[in-house]
Amino acid sequence: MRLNITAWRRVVQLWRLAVLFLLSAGIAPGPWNMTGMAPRSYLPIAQRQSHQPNLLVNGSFETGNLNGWAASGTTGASNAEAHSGAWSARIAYARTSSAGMEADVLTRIGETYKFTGWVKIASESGSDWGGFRLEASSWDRKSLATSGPLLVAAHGNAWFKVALTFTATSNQTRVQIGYFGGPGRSQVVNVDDLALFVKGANLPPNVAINLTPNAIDRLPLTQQYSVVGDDPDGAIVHIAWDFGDGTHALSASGSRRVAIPGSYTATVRVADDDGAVISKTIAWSAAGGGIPSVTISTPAENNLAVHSATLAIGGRASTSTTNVRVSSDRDFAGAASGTAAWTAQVPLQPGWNRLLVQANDASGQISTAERIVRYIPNPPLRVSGLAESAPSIERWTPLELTFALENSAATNPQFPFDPAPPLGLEWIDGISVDALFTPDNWQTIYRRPAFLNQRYERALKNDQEWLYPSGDPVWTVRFAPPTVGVWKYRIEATEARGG
Ligand SMILES: [Ca+2]
Ligand SMILES: [Ca+2]
Repeated sequence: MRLNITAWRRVVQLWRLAVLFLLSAGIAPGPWNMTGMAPRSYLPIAQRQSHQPNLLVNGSFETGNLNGWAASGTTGASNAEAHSGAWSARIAYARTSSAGMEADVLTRIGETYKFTGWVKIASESGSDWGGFRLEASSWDRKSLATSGPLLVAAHGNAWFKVALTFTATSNQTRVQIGYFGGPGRSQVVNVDDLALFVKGANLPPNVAINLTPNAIDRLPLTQQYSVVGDDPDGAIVHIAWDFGDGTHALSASGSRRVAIPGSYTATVRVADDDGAVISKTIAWSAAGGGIPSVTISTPAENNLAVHSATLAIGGRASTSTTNVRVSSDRDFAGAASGTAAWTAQVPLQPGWNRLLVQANDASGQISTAERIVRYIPNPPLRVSGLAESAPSIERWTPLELTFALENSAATNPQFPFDPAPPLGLEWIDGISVDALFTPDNWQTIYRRPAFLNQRYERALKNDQEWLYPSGDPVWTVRFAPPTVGVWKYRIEATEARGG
């Protein structure tokens, strides 16, 4: 027997992929949230502006009673809720014949009036036609204006303002407030700051707008927005926010997610029930800082060939970083030591190792950096542990050789060596291992490929055969000699070992 091992060496230029991925996580524009969402806008408590004299004698109920009103059902003054002051009127309709309050005011035929009031639906259950409503009707019981049914589905449970406009057709006009509908629904509703006055030239809404925070120094962040104010002679019926960063809202207030750095101007358009629209703007900005950054200083470049099975890797991360992790595509993951200056020891597998470094901050934002190194064991490639299945065999009987290959630099020993791998797949490098057999001192050569043979143990479980890998894969060659005699063989291994 003669054994000759040829370890083919190929010096290749290190290809420099210059791969450095800096991925910023979580900066895609997200949907903004609306909290306390209602299809129609409602506003926080605001001071009423002075306007025409109120023809209703007790519209704020601060007397603690319903003087000036005719009440029916479970209706009374309440200090459980108030839009302003301490008192409001509370109307509870629970499937009884009626619940409400009304008042008659002296009006001039042909004059246009406004009837405004704040409403808060404290509770509601069941369903039926109609609902709570505000209405103005003439002395002969013809409706002049009505709010229509006011339900939780459209108005929620917060205070909102209703404004009606009507032209009087009789010397007295009756305003009615209460439940008007079928008995299948129950509602408890508070009303406050009711006013009836002669309509003058329309006054526009008077509002202030807020964005908090408006100088954002880290992303993403939740920003609160609000419109605070009132229409002094009516009600605000539409609000449209254009935040300037491509997002919008139709509610007076809420919160939204800010994700894109920049300097912006938010515009709010507020419309009242008479069609006046005002526009307000507010500047805000979001700085892109805050997302952690990470760099790798050691090794300084990609595609480095190293000859040690352990690589020291290290670098720096921004101060907001709370931890740095290092992983490889070759079965390693672990935490680095330190953050602002971090280091880690990474065990390498032969061949190409892609190392991923992740830095994340307390809010889960992640940046990454990557290095690719190639581990080429320093000692030359060698065969060890060679074993033959038998010292002597009969013709046509397979001989099986098993052996180990030490110090291989192949990344994927299950693939054959390719001297010209496809562009981009250079790092999927393999190793070709053949056994050459000769019966006549290398005049005639039989070449047989070796393969990595994974052995299995068989087990019977529930009448089914299971195979379990047994040990590491073993290089194996099988050859059945076609002639009798004394044979020689040698093993050749070819791989790329880089430069
Ligand atoms: Ca009040
Ligand atoms: Ca107005």
